[in-house]
Amino acid sequence: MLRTRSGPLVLDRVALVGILNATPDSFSDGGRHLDPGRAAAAAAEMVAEGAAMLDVGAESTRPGAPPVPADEERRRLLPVLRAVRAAVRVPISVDTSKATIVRLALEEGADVVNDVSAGRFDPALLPLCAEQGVPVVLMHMQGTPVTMQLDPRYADVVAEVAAFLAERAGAARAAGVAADAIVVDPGIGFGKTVAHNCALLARLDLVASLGYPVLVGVSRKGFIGQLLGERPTNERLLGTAAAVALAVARGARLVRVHDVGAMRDVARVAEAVVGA
Ligand code: HH2
Repeated sequence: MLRTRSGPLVLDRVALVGILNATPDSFSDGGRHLDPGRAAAAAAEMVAEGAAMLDVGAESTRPGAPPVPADEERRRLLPVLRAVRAAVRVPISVDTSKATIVRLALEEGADVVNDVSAGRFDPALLPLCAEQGVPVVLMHMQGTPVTMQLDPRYADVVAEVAAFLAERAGAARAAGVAADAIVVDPGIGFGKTVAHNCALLARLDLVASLGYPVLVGVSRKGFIGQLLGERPTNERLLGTAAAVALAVARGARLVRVHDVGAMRDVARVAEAVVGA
């Protein structure tokens, strides 16, 4: 269970985390949720379909995406966050690597911090999570969004990602974050080839063995398109379903997805089989 300001996020069952990108350029839903009214409607729909948490972000981290200045990130994020907060009661995570944005987002009612840099890009982020008593998602990435897909290399991707996450969880605890407020994420697609992503899903149990809840984000990602012969993002639903089911089978407790209703069915069946 994760304790949040909007109440507990129970992880006895797999939690569906609905994606809301307040960005003009996200690879899948870019431009659709920049308008606060439309974002709030999409948020309410995802909760009705079974989302236990929503992840709201205003900086695209797709391969090659340039960093967004804090002013621009704030300008996009805060109106959307305000509207979404008014529309739903489930916990909301804010997808950012900047402590200044975290502080403003928490004032607007965000509950959880989702940092794709695991506290490396802004040294003030983990101490702020500790001070505010909010859970944090620590994700693995090799390089930065600009460089990560140029030539990703590992000797043993699963062992290296697990060691990185153990080190970052240690850094979070050293900054004062409670052990039960940490979630780890192998960062599917962040500085990884198709083979790296598949290895991480196949051996996700090693990441789960760190003892923290594991979040996995595979939804409509490029490796699914590549495995299916350059399939466009809007035709990756069944590929996403396969990846979600296998992630759940190997220990994922939170899955970050665009298609909440469809992936709820996938997660419910996968977890029933795992529990049998
Ligand atoms: N993936 C994306 C963004 N944030 N956060 C976590 N914890 N894990 C992920 O796998 C993850 C993430 C990328 O997907 P998306 O938000 O759909 O696109 P974009 O980065 O272009 O906004």
